[in-house]
Amino acid sequence: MNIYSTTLVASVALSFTGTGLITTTNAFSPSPTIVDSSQQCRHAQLLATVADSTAEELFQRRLLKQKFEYDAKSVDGDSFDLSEYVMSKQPVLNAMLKETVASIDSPNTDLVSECMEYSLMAGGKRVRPVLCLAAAEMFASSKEEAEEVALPTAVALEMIHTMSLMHDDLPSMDDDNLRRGKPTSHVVYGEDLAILGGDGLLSTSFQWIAEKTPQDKVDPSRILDVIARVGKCVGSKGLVGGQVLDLLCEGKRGKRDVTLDDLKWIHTHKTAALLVSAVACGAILGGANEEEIEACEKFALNIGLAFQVADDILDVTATTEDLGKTAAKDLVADKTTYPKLLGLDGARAEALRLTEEAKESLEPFGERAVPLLALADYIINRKN
Ligand code: GRG
Repeated sequence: MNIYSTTLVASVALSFTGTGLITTTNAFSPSPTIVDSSQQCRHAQLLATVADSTAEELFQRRLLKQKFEYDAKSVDGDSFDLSEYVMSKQPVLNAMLKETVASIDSPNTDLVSECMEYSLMAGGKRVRPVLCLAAAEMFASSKEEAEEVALPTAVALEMIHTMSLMHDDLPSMDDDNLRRGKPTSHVVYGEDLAILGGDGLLSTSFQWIAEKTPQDKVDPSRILDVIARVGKCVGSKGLVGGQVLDLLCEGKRGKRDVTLDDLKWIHTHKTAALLVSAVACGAILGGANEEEIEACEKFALNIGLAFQVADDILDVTATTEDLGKTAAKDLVADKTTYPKLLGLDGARAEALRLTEEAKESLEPFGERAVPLLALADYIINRKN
């Protein structure tokens, strides 16, 4: 990070801490360099970069652990420790995420690289990549193998998710200045960089799946299937389509009534599509057959919708500090949400119904499905 942008980021962040919106101190220190050793195995190589973690990253990891420990308490009474499970995935995920945005042609690519890293490492919960890895584990021969085959896709999904947040926060879209507890990308880097940084993340995500999925472990036809599915879930039959209908339903091109069917269509595409991709692609990479992939898709569509119902509920029940983004935004904008159409209790009941239906789809997988089942419970019990 150069001196100009360090000062810029620090001053923007300071102006936010001044308003009490940000409770974290931030050490916007330089990115660690990626260990370059052809001798080390890939996993050890990735983990070695963790030793280089900045104070900010260590802080984020502690925060995430607390978040999962707290929220996972309300999940079943069984012995599976979701917090430990999620935390065990963080080092390798974060190391590869950083690798995806390393500046490749310094100094020319430094700024865009920094902009991408800023949002990527700002403290997301990593729900999509963890779902992807957990789905791969259900079918692969071991946890290690699941990680090896699914990590590039898991990382790609987080990159796509992050870029969708960067674009969603732009003034022409949802117009928000706070995300993951920090000033949004366009506030720090300007709209031009927020758009281009998002574009960079999106395109690199496909490159990553194609280049980094080990072809000696996964049949190339499966890798192609994954790329096609991820492409579909991003386009007009996915995030883009969902976002456009969302904007239309907000009345940006004329007032219109929004029905429960509209809301379901928006969230099936805007939110659930990426979760469906995460679980289905993890299953494909782990070696699942058609029937198993379909069961995974059914599970993920329901938890994807439940995720959005929970998000709508949190908009009215949680604080800005807990959410890391502006609370009550939908309420103030009088946006059509699940609580608005169903009432708060009705929305809670719907989230529970969707989660129960999701869990039924995984019954054939028995014990192997435990991490995904715990994630399903977490999704509707989370506080952020
Ligand atoms: C993908 C090409 C392309 C464009 C993006 C802007 C847009 C089109 C779509 C908007 C998608 C969007 C912002 C959906 C909301 C999904 C959602 C509920 C996000 C919150 O996810 P969390 O809680 O966030 O997992 P963290 O920060 O924890 O990762």
